[in-house]
Amino acid sequence: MRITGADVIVTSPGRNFVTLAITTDDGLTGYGDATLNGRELAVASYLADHVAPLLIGRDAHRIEDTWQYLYRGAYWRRGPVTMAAIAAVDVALWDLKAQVAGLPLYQLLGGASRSGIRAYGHASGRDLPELLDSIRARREQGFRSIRVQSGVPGLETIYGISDAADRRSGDGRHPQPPEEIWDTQAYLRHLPTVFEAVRNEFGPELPLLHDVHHRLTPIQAAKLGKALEPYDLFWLEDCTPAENQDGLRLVRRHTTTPLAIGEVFNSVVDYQTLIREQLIDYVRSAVTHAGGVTAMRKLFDLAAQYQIKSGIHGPTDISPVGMAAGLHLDLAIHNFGIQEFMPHSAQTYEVFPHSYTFRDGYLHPGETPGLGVTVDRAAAARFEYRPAYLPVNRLRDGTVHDW
Ligand code: GCO
Ligand code: MG
Repeated sequence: MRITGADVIVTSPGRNFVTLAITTDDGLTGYGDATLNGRELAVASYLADHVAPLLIGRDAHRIEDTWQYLYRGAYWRRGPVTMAAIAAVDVALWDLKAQVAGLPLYQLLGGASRSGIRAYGHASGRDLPELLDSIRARREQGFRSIRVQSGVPGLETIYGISDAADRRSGDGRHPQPPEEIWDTQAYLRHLPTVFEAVRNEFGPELPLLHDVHHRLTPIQAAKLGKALEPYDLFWLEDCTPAENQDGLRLVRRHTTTPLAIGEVFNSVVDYQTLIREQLIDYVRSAVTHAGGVTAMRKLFDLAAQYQIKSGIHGPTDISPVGMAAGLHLDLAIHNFGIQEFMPHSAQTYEVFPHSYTFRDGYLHPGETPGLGVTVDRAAAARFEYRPAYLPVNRLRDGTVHDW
């Protein structure tokens, strides 16, 4: 099976997505997600200008070899742009191989290790009543595990809270990065009171998660983890910027709140200290950003030796193609933990017809051979790319802050 084409599809059905379509002389098409939120066109160019010309004529079955060829062959290693491009090729090749086999991808990864994939959804509110309503709404949609994000008194907008910033700008696509003001002390004082109220309302059993979004120093993160222990979180995510892997030793010494890290990582190397020293409990990479199915399997296998589980990143900036790739892995690996899942818009689903389903809190990739996601090229062409930026955080004195 020879590769005859590698097209980059850029589309914006409500938000921007970059998809690689690899075609073969057998007449098959495999898809891979290459979406890097806010920096999409860099990956589109990397693929179209530097990767696609190398793919034509290659044997589409040689997935590992192609991965190594693109990773080692470029000389310049790792980085979000490179690894998203490699991921797109890798996932498209897995899609093709599974289509040829006539099997859903998870069968090629060892078959199902469970009957469904436990998913968590996002709830948020600018204040407590809005947050409690949001949790109720998610539960009605079938979610059995909930990520809880709350506004903080005195802070006008916080990324991820009730999309307050989105309401300001219309559809949430910002032509320039919006700026938000952050106050760590106000957040640290407020957040434990939110979890206390949520536990009082919903009882001890509902699995609750929280995303700190890299905003704390290690000692602040340690303090928060400790303060949240009475509320028994499923995980505390990105409690401190984890490129300082050593910083997690300090957090770990102080708290038993489980820790999840890795959505901004793009290779297993980024996790070496975190995994070997068991400083985290869940690895958060997205298939789309960390080199595809081939690389993610190696990450999960390393993590498994240390009883660390998966928690694949699944916000709506991962396309349905990237989501499906994650679901096949989730179903197959032994050390599955939980999957993040925020349903896409109707427009996005129109562009990406898919076989995966969400029922009663559980996802399933479906039984369609391959990934089970295609691209409706005519629908994709109707939604033109529009530059869209993520926000930037500043402290009250104007200093740029982690977010
Ligand atoms: C999450 C994330 C996302 C990211 C987003 C950036 O846990 O879902 O933190 O909301 O901020 O993917 O593009
Ligand atoms: Mg996150």
